[in-house]
Amino acid sequence: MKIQAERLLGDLHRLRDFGRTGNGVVRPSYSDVDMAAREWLRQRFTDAGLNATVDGVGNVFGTSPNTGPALVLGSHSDTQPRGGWLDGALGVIYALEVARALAEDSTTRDFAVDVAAWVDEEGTYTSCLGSRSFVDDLPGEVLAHANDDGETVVAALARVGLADAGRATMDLDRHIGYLEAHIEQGPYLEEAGDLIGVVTSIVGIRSTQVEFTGEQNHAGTTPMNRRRDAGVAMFEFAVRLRERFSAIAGPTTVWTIGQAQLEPGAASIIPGYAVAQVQYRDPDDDRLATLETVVSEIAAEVAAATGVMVLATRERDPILPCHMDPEFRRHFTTAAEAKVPGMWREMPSAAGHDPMVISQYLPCAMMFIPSIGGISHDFAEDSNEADIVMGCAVMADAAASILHAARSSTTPIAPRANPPGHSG
Ligand code: HGY
Ligand code: MN
Ligand code: MN
Repeated sequence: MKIQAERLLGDLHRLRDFGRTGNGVVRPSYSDVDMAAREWLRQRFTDAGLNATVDGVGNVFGTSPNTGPALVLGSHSDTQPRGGWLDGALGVIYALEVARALAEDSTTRDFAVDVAAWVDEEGTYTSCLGSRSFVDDLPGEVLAHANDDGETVVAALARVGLADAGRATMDLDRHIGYLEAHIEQGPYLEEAGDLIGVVTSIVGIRSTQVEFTGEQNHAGTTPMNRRRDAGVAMFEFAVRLRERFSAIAGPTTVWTIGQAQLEPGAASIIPGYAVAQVQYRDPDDDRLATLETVVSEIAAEVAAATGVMVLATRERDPILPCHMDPEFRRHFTTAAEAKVPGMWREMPSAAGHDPMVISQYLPCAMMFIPSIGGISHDFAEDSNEADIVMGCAVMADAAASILHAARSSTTPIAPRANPPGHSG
């Protein structure tokens, strides 16, 4: 396949402009810059010959005029609160460029590539919102989830004028799979000198909210033995968490307390309340279940040790580990070997991505390009332009190869399950 490097890079840099902040991007879901970016993407998808809409949850979805079998290619176009310019954006513009490249080649111009820019993979309101809508697995209560300002998804959709728009949903009679390219967001490809990562599986993720309720009081006059300091309890919890998790962690277990708050948050007031979000990830769901139990055990221990009330509750439904489709992976490894012989590897993803949702219903595959310094979820996130271009060329070859095989095979690729809202 022949991709156009200048067009690819030009669109990536244009998308970066929406919310650009220094080297990074601030483009949270449903913000003005996010909606402006979605309208620009809708126009670019239309220019590429796709029938494009911004749908009822904010996904930008471009449907090829060609009949199926069709692949959906895409990623998310929203960012973390202080995000990098490539996290999500790379996969969206790759998908657009692959759709254009296949349409411009006489051997693939009849192939069907639908293109998606999902909303809220990053969880400003609730993670993987867009892909959950696409597979029709978005219970009403999820729309009541709110951002840090307290605005619910329902209110945001009304504010941006999408409340009554139809939603783009998966069509099991058309869609045979979903492909997503992404930056690695870690150090392994760069350190090994590899240029392509073909993803084998995506970790499971669990999050626990831990609340500490003590007694607010004067930081000077309250005798130490009469204090119920919520801050002391939270910090004690954090130390014990590190000790206990380190003892049972697997080779790729990771965890962090990425959000924590003391209230009322004044230097001369003993905090009466504190709250921490503990997030932990592992490819093994049984180990995640054990870690979740340990969080509750530590909560009880800290309560007994400090006299502070400690409550551990699930912050969201567990995200199960998921596996990428072996057949699709073979198309990616073949395309990578052809383009960058010996400079690719198969690897798990320690970051979450929309295939965590979609792979429950459709075969999925993901590929990575190297992240400079392994940095992501930071303004410093970046990749070499040559790697960006090479990655897109590999994705175009893999997508063409999968569609070629699907069109010539007699056995249809079976969907994974009958998703809610779809008849069997
Ligand atoms: O957090 C994640 O793994 C993803 O980048 N949202
Ligand atoms: Mn991210
Ligand atoms: Mn991402």
